[in-house]
Parts: sequence; C-alpha cells; structure tokens
Amino acid sequence: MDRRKFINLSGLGITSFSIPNFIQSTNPSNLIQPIVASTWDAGMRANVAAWEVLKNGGQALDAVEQGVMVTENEINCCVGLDANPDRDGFVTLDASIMDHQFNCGSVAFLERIKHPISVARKVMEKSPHVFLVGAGAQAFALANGFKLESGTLSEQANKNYKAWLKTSNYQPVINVEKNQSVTYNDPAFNAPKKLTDGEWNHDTIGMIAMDQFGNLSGSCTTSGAGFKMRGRVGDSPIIGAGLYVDNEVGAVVATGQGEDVIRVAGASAVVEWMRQGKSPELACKLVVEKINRIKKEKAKDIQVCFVAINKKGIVGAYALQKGFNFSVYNKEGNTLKDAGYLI
Ligand code: SD4
Repeated sequence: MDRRKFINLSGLGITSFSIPNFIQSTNPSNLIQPIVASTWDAGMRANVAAWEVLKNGGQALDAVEQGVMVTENEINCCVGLDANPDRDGFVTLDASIMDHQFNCGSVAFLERIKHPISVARKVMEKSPHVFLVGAGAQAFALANGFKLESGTLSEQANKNYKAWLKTSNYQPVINVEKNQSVTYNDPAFNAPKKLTDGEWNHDTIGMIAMDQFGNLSGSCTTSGAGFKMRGRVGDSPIIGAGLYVDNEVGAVVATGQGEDVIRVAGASAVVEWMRQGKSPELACKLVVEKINRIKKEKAKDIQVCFVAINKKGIVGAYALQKGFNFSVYNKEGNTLKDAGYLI
C-alpha cells in the first residue's frame, strides 16, 4: 500500500485494518511462492537446476539461464552442440532470454559455442544490442570468454545426418513425445532419458519462471529444425515469437514449428490474451487456434506448443497436436504434465 492511500484510509478511521495489511505486504515470510515451467520432459532435469536458484531466494533470470544450461550440456541431446546439424552438416544454435524489466538478448545461427543462452544473456547485459547472429555472435562470444568448441558432430547426430543424406529430403518432423504425466517429489530428480532414433524429434527447451519477489523471466535455446537450410533461424531467438515476458502480465515460451510461431508473433500474442484476463491455458489455446485457422489443412503436418505463466503463478500450456508435455516445479515437487491439444 502506498503512503498516500494509507493516510487516506487512516482518515476514514480504518487504520486498524490497514496496519496489519501493510505489515503483511512487507513481511519476508509473505513472499511469493516461486515456480518454474519448461517445455518437454527434458524440462524435468532443467527444472531441478532452476529450482535450486529459486528455492534459495534467487532471481528468476538466473533460474531460467541455469535451468536450460543443463539441457545445453546434456550428452547426446537434441538441444545444444550434440544436436542434429543443418543440411550442410553444421550445428547452428539459437537462444533468447528476457527479464522482468523488458531487458532481452538473443543469438542466432551461432556455431561452436556450448552455451548460447549465456551468450544471449551477455548480449543483453554487455552490448548495446538485443540480437547478434552468425559470425558476429560467435566473435562476441569469444571476446566475452566463451570457448570455441570443435564443431564435430556427436555420434548420434552423425548417425542421423548420414541417414538423412540418403534422401536429403527436408521435411519438418512433427514434434511429439510419448504422453506420460508423472510427479516426482524427489527434488533431486535427475533421471536422464536415453534418446533413441525415433524419439529424437524435438530440438528446444524453453523455460519461464517466477521468483519469490513475483518477478518473471524466460529463456529459450534450440538447435532449430534438424537438416534445415543453412542460415535458417526459427522462433526461439525472436523476442515476441519464441519468448516474451511482460512482468505486469505473464511470460510465455514456444516450441514446435518456428515459422508458424513467428507469423503470429506467438509468445507476445499469448501474453496479450492474458492481459485481457484469459487464463494461461486458454491464452495459449487461442493462439494455437489462430495458427490452425491460418494453416488450414496443412495444420495436421505441424506442431506448435506454448507454455505460459501469469502473475498469480498459474501455469498453463496448449499444443496444436497431441503429444506435447511440459514440466512444472514448485514447492509441491517436479511434475510432468500433458498439454491439452486441438487436433
Ligand atoms: C524452431 N521452435 O527452431 C524451434 C524448434 C523446436 O522442438 O521447438 N523444436 O523452429
């Protein structure tokens, strides 16, 4: 309560009601319950690192960076340097990060750097820009202490690439995961999932979080679409498409067919529905429905998914197709949930 309102209320003789409220709002024991949500089941492992930051009173921005770094680090993973290459055989990475004050940073078409999310944060904090790409992004990373990695494909990516070269037919794969809702109350949950050829069909982790101060942040990191054209960039590093945070309203992250998320400014559109009072899940659904309308009969060939959080700390998600799951960690534990879907 601000001072003027307090004085006005005391003039109305209701100070006895106002004082406890005032005390309550400044009482540290009354801080907001933190929460983190992320895309797919890889989010279960990423959430553990994010929760470590949040439960110790850390900031959402640190949580969403450290959380997705876990996925970027995973061996034989479809996110980060171990992921599928573009059609010329090079892994190119995109990432973005945004805090509660509209600060944001992105990198795209970044090669041979292990943690694109941390480069994106450096762009946000140490450059006058928002978005760096390609050789310039790599030079910026090297100038800021990042190491140039070898550029050799991982064993699994090499196998996948060789198989793809047999036809060299670029066809986006619909991103789905086996549906499986489960709650892990063990805060140390860290069961790595062994990926098999058939399951390696999404390439992104997005994460949104609210810290104990009620501040929101988000991050997104991806290898993009496997076997994409060289230079192709998806939605993940595009602020407003793959990620958006408005601390007055909520935070949203996307995964799936980036081209179709970009054309509706997806994450920003979900935030705007929440601003109009829609729940996070309904806000995601309304944007998925718009994509479905635009794509018409081609909608069945793609997947798009959103995860959103509002200022009350409520998380919701929605996907175009069956098979999208998302991970949520709060004081009750780490839970993998199936998202609702349209078709
Ligand atoms: C992209 N949205 O580059 C990403 C891909 C993705 O799971 O989410 N894959 O279009």
